[in-house]
Amino acid sequence: MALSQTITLPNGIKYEQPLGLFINNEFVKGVEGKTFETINPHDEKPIVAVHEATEKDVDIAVKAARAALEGEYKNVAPSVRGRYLTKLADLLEENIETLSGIESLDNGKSLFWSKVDITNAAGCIRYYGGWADKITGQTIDTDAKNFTYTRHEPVGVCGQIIPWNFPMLMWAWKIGPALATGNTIVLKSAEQTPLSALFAASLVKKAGFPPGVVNIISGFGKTAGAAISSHMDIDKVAFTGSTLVGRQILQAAAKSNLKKVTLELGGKSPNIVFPDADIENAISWVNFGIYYNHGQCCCAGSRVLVHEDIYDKFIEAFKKRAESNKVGDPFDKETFQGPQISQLQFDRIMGYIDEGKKAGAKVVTGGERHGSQGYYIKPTIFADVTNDMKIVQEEIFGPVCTVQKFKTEEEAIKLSNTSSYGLASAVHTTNLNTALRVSAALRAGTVWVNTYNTLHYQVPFGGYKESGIGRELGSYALENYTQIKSVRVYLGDALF
Ligand code: TXE
Repeated sequence: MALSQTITLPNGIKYEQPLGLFINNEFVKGVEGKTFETINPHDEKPIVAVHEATEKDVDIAVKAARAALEGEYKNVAPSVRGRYLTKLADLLEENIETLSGIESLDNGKSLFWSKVDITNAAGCIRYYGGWADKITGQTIDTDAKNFTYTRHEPVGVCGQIIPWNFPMLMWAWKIGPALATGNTIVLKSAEQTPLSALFAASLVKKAGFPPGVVNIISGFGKTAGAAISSHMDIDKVAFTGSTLVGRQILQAAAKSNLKKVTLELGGKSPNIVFPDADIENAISWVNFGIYYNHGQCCCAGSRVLVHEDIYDKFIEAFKKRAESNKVGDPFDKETFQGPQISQLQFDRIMGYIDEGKKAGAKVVTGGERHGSQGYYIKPTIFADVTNDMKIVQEEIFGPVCTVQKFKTEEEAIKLSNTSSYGLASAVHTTNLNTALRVSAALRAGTVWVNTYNTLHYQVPFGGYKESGIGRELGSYALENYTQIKSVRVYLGDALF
């Protein structure tokens, strides 16, 4: 099979799609000659086949990354690394029409939101470019006879495994801080969405990164992914995906070389509406909180908690709002919600919807597929739910939310914190004291006040409890990719 193919996107753009594994700045075939197809979730038809990495290819990529790390690249000045990153950000922006078209085709998100993703991916890469020459250690004055300082050194070869819900954004979140701090990378994209990562790989080379610094491979979790997490010469693994696989990665790291692990996993985030909230605003953010990206967000506000005094009024207005969301073709300008990523995810979500109906929850709106082709599901609201229902406790990862009643602030906090997850949360109120008090009490890595899903690459993001380990984004992410060396210089006389 060829290493590239000309594709014409539904937005009219014709481009050359790389199909190979990007190792040592070249696109190559996998050692075993395997390929797999990526499916368009809008029409359920294959788009193109890409080359598949297996364990041997991971090994080749790791060797390339190790050679780069220990070769000339370690003498490249941090400011030059920063310039590569800045150039990469420029190239992402220059190619925004192509990249967003690829993203909408392969992932199914609307073209508008794909553009937002590419813009934020470029912003993230540029932000970390700015950090590259600002990584500093400390001098520590212990006594007159010692001169002590710390160096923040790269961790080494970093394995990075990303999901399909934000293919380009996750790509940027992962490679930005790792490259700013001087590491080299083997990144595996998700098998459902390999295309944008490969196109962006070609920009990595154009940006000036030497061969072996960034290696991007397409492949499956059980083979290529597992080979990364258990590899003896990978120093760190960063993962975004399911909690189930997160546990497997932690185990593989423990059983192999105790590589450092950061995990960004699932969530079941509460979105609390107090009776004094600006209801129109709250409904708008609650709607965005769950239906943005078709509910395929780890931080989706999937558990809505509404004060009993405004519950009925809220449900009525929220129903209207959810029904006004335009579901359809990602390339249609009006579309807000596209298809789910795959048949598997579609079936999982529909399974949860059935489960909710059987458990006696009331379907306020939706609860069924949209249209007859593509993995489309109508925005769904469940009311009259109890806290022990599966649909209230488990991550559905689709356009489905539950709306619960609460009486007091204490009850809202208690209900919020019963989850085994702790990724995000939100409070809607016009009372500053309520906002700050509840924000402090929620056990979650992010609390939004009178807003939702407003992530920013300067702001740390990550989970409490089973939602993960470590923080991505902001200056905090740099800690994941550096290790500290203490150097003590003795200035005194011999001890004996
Ligand atoms: O995730 P997986 P799936 C959650 C969400 C969703 C569920 C399943 O609830 O319904 O996970 O989605 C790679 N070793 N999230 O099955 O399997 C895989 O190839 C190493 C939340 O798609 O976790 C892909 O690159 N890697 C989430 C990545 O892991 C393995 C985003 C994610 O796939 C592997 C996606 C293994 N054994 C799903 N098995 C978020 N936090 O945003 C799979 N992979």
